[in-house]
Amino acid sequence: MGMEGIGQRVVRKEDKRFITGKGKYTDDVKLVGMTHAHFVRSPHAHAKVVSIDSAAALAMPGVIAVLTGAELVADRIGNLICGWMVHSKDGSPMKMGAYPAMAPETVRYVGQAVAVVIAETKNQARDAAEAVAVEYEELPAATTVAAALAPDAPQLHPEAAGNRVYEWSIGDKAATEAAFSGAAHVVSMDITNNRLVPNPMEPRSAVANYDSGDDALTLWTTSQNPHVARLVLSAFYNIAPEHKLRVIAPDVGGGFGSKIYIYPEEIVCLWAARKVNRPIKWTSDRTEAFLTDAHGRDHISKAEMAFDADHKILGLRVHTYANFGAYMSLFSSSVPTYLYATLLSGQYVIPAIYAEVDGVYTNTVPVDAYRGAGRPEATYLLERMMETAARQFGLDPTDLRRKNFITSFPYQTPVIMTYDAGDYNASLDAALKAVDYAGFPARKAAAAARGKLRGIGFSCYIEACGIAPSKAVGSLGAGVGLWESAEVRVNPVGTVEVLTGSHSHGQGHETTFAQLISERLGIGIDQVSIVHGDTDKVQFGMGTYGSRSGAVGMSAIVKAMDKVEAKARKIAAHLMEAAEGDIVIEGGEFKVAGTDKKMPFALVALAAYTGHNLPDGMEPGLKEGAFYDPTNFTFPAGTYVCEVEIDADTGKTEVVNFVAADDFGRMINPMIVEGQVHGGLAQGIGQALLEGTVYSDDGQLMTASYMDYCMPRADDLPSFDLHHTTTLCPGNPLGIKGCGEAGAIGSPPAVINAITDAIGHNDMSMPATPAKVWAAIHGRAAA
Ligand code: MCN
Repeated sequence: MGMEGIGQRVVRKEDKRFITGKGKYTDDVKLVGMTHAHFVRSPHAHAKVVSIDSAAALAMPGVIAVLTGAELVADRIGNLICGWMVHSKDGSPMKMGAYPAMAPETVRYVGQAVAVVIAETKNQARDAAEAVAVEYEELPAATTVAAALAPDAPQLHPEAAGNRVYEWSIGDKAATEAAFSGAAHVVSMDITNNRLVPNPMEPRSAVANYDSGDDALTLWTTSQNPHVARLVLSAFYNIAPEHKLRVIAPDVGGGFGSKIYIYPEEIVCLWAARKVNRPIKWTSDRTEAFLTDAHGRDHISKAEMAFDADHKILGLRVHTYANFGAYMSLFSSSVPTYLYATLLSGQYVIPAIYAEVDGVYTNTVPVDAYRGAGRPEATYLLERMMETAARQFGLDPTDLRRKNFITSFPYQTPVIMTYDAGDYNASLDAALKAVDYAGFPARKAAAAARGKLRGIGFSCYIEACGIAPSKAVGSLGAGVGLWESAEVRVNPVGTVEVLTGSHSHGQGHETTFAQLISERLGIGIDQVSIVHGDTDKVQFGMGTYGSRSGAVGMSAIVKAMDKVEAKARKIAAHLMEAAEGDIVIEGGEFKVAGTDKKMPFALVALAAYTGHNLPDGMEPGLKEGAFYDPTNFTFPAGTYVCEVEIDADTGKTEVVNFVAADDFGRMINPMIVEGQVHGGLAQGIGQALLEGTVYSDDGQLMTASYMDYCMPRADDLPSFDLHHTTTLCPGNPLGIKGCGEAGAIGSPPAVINAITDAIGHNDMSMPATPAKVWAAIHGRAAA
């Protein structure tokens, strides 16, 4: 292993660019003749668009055009699609309401675009947007699942009777009923998973340019998957044929899932750029981000768990209502179904599971994947149940978990997944040791002496990532297979360019992917560049989400690298007149085993391109590509332990210790992995303690700024205590499991379990604000 190879804590290459302000983001793109877009958005949650009068706006300085949804329809620009078909339990397909990029007739959430103003400057566009007179006829709105399912609820889409998207189920109902009828104990809970706003540091942005000479369009956009964006824009929205559309996702400042989708603004900017024949830039402000970025979570569930007399789990029954918001977004249908309910076995042997999920339209921002996407909701439900059950039985919560852990692999759950490898006792042991569980009673007593309530909470999570085997997801309704591509190009001087379909927007791929090449060729990571995010440079790729870039993206690089290495070995053997099998690669040199013959890799690369001294019949050049389709998901798992102290007078919770013991298989760069876990934990603890959207009954988002939506800050978080156990993933050549979402998936139940332990009863929901905690302690309703 070299100094910069696999397993080394190499400092991130890309950070020099980012922390010196040299990153190149979409909003940094400046084109000659650039114009600016500002959207006219609905102030109503549900209304008919009666008329739009643009005359006053068109007369304002700098205004070039005002375009409306009706014109979009006239130009036959397609409605937004949901790319994953889910069927109800009666076999009927999910009910998709039409989602135009700008609403021509009806608006269904506050913030939905009805028109766009294009002007010479950003401020001129913004001012003129205020002068566009839109007449609305207000309709009654339903912003909660309960309101949308009420008998007198307004119907959002004619296609979806009763505002129901689908009524889906998974698992064996009869077997689960039988498990419950034979149970010695049944534990039931009502569990809510609060709606969140993703809040990446860089807001969404799009720059569209039309080249009338070539009749071609270019889109710079804040995307996690530019190739899929190009495919969808071209195949479904009638924007341009694929070869006439280039999509570039340059540096992207975070996404957390919210930048997977194609949003209305990208469609409109491309369409409008051709219409006005000028480049157009749109950059969201923070309020627009709250009002238009896809939100996350928002589940209401009833869960019941059946146990035998020995406290072994017999069955799990779940009914979940998922709030989809006003429209289906690109992957939204899969989040509360295949990404959620297939993880309901957790780390436990649960012989029978039956879960039903009702998807519901409401007059709120569309909901889609947010870091973890379905898996945090499953983990929260199960881990709250396990802790509650243990308390109900008078058992130690870790003993109840151990009693029910899966210990033999591969393990087929009753909800589709086959877990390939894991050791759940090992991570629980590591976490208990780190937290000094035996010393907790003394810490609790010491806290009590200081007037504080101290509690400890556990979460033993598992997640499925490395998304995903193409055939499996295809058979479950995904419109695309989720393989990945890579090309390894060795330059004549021996430096390497890796073209990948993955997209880094904070995960450090420029470093970890280069570490893989360094490991294989013994060259430094500064001799390697990672090329991504441009459909003209990389032929195709499926992008980054579902913690897949390590397990799937890097596996594609391994495949391409295998081919490069095989060819390079042949060349080296030929040049050194040795047998191919005797060539050893070490420290950037090709050596002949058992001799002092050697040559640097750079000379082998040069020979590949000079071409005059190659083995007979070999093509010149050293460049190979590969596609990699995983055979299974990867299953990271671990134990999180949270300790809190609560001030009973104010209800304020302080997270005083947080231990995470994760199993991510082989780690390419432990420092980057730790950074990923830190970020995920901050988001999970934020969900548990601080974050949550609030809608008024008439559909106004009351939490549409940082004055009202509380993000975690450094002083809300402890120094995390991270540990690792390792079972290699048998399904990919590197043995790695994804790490990008685990922190956000495992942490919320650990925090709430700690709070409920401290206050001595179970009645707590997220976010556990000081007002709620104070009310729970003092037996009063929260304000
Ligand atoms: N890695 C490693 N060893 C492992 C696993 C991963 O060294 N065993 C490295 C990888 O090489 C990569 C990083 O860790 O550099 C994350 O890898 P992976 O878990 O494969 O996740 P992805 O790269 O596919 O990133 C997606 C994931 C998701 S789904 C969300 S959401 C998320 C996240 O990553 N959004 C992020 N982390 C984020 N981090 C930042 N800064 N910004 C976001 O928007």
